[in-house]
Amino acid sequence: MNFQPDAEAVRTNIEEKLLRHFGTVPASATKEQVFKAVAMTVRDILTRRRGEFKHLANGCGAKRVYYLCMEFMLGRSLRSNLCNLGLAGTYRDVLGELGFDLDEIFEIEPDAGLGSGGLGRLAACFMDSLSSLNYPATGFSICYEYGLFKQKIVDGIQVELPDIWLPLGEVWLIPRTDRTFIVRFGGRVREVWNDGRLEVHHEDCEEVEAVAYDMMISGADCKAVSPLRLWRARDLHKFNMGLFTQGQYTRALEESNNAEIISKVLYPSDNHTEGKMLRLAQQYFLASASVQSIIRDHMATYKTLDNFPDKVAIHINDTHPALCIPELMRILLDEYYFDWERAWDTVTRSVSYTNHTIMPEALECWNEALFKLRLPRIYEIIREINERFCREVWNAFPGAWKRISDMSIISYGQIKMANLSIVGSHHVNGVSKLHTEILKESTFKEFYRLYPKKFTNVTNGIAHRRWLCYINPGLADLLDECIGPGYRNRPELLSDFLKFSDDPAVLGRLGEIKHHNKIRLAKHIYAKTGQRIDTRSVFDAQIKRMHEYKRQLLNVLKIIGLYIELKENTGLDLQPQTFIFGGKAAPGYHMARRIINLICMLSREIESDPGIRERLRVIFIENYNVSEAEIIMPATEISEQISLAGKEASGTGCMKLMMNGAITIGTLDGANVEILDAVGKENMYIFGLSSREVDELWLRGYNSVEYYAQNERLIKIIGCLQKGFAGESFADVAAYLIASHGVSDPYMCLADFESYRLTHESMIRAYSDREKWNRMSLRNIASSGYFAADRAISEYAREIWGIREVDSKAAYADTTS
Ligand code: 26W
Repeated sequence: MNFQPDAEAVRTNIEEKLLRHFGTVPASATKEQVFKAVAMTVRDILTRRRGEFKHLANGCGAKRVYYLCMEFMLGRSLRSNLCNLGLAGTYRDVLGELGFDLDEIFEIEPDAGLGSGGLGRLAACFMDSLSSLNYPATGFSICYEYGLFKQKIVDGIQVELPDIWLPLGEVWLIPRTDRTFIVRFGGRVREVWNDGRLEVHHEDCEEVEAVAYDMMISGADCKAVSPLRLWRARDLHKFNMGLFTQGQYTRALEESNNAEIISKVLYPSDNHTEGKMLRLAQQYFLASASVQSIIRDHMATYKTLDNFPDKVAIHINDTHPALCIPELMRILLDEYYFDWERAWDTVTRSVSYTNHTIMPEALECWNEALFKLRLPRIYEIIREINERFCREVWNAFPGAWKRISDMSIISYGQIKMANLSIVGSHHVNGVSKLHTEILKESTFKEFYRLYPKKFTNVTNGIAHRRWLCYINPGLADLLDECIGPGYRNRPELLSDFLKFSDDPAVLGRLGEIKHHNKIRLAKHIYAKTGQRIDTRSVFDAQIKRMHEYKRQLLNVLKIIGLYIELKENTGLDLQPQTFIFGGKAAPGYHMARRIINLICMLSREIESDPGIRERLRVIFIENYNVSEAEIIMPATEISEQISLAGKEASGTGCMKLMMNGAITIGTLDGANVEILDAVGKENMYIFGLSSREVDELWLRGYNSVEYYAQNERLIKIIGCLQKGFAGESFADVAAYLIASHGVSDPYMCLADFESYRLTHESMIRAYSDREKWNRMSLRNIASSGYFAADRAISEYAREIWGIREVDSKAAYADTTS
């Protein structure tokens, strides 16, 4: 049980992989070859442990959760796997003997960027906790050949390059050619009565093969290893021989690639939908292949579907995989001949749904006519679900036409995926307290009235071992010394660190650790951008997707204000500040791209001014991704969480920064509200309108000019924007900010500006008393245990999925008795 190789075995395994796969020996191997060889040895360990765990879980008939998500933003795997397995030290020593440095080998690995933002990273953190807590779980997603684009900044403008991660990244993938399923698109549905039974035939359809590639996700100090099953599309009719023999070589090739387009690229937009048919195909592809796989697993174990909801929890992470609801219906009705009521009961007792956004432009809808053409049988099933549901609403609220139209799954020629998800699930949850309240009181108000018990909250969490222990070893060592290593498996124990709030030695150590991390980041930035930043300046970071609602623009306005002050008063005694930005803009999102351009031009202008750049610096970190985040988080002192209240569902970057000792400046939005509950107002800087005030202002009409005309500073700042930076005018951005009513800034930057500026100023004043600052930092770290994904996953397991940890002893007894 729990196979753990010693140094000798590790060395032999690596040597053997090098020889077998690359025909080489350590002395002449490249770092890429060593990375691959090392990863293969780790993959072998994980696969073996997976086999053992599966045996245990099957033996005790444990209920399993299947987590479906269009995105998993895993980042790199080698370090977290080695640390989770407790093998990092052994591998470090062995590689050292072979002449390689483990840290350099880590750097070779490309990020698996199969996600675009918060949703995908959350899914990755959750897989870690599912394994670490020994829950029987499988993740499902798509094996995108190209992950989220690589961002390059050329002349201050974002340029997108393909993210080619597979050549090295696929070392983690285990192709399961024995696990393939057919997914059908288009064609016609024909119904025939046969022997008193309705048979549904799907004719003239395109068939695409879904091939499974499994990635083994380790947990820390546990028995479980969970597969993340990634589907790749393969054309079934490999090659049109007819065309080929007619000499039309290229057309023959083109045709064979058509179906494979489904798993080519990840859509790069987050919190915004484009309604593209290829995305619909991806969603059905994921849903269909996953449901078929789940049923096959279940039948192999239990030989019946009668107990399906007792043994299977299917979770849809946002609405993107929601077609698993009609797909499961289809299989139960058409292939297992369930009657409708029994099939619907099975589905609605198995499926649960998390909502991750209330931004109206992110709530997915599909054009009904196109949907019907592309997925005719699924369309019929959704219509039937909708008819029955509308009847139910009518019975509950007779005559309430408006309500029925709001709640209907199909209306005005659109299929609404959120409505389908709510109707087909036994639980719907939001991702922070405030977000869940907004879902209940506003976004899904009518559904909440109909099904009050369906709605629940599970506040997000992060993989605290990755985001604290592994990326900030200095802090982890200090914690180990002060409170012992128990917090690594029980994050709530981080609160023991509070005892050291007044210990000057510990506070001093915290300051040193931060400084060390800042030096590391400064070196990294110098290598990337050539900018030499002062490590005694305060490091202030806003790192997240570029989006108007997140208000990077508000931050920029404040920085321009400081810039003007410094220019006007060269003798001003101001704490030096470094503002760090990182984030990608969706390629078609004009304003987000403009904001990147603005940050880069402002950075360039300041850089060319020696008098200013020693005191104020702006850095835009190119290609922000998981690996970049891992360097920035531990070095940050001020965490910018400044979205317009009511818009950020939760946010998880805020949790990572807090856990690494940054102090938050933020609005009462998303998880900030709970961070405030946890640390108290003495240890956090809150400003701006509350979500209720935002709603009121919206109803009254937000008139930006009112704020602008009364504020000398804003007038100057907007003037500066109009004039521009480094030769580029941002008059368009200025116009967007000050246009009154109509099409102006819907995220009300100017309304919160003054309160934001003053709050930031007081934060900078507080920074001058370093012991006090370090105490705030310590209290943030000590209060961050609640934001661990282990806590979130335990809540999902208990409150939503009804699954239990596989207790190895009990399970073992079960299998042997
Ligand atoms: C179809 C286009 C699209 C793609 C992704 C629409 C919406 C999404 C995601 C649901 C957006 C997203 O990532 N939401 C973020 O989810 C995080 C995890 O719960 C939260 O912490 C963030 O606040 C939320 O913006």
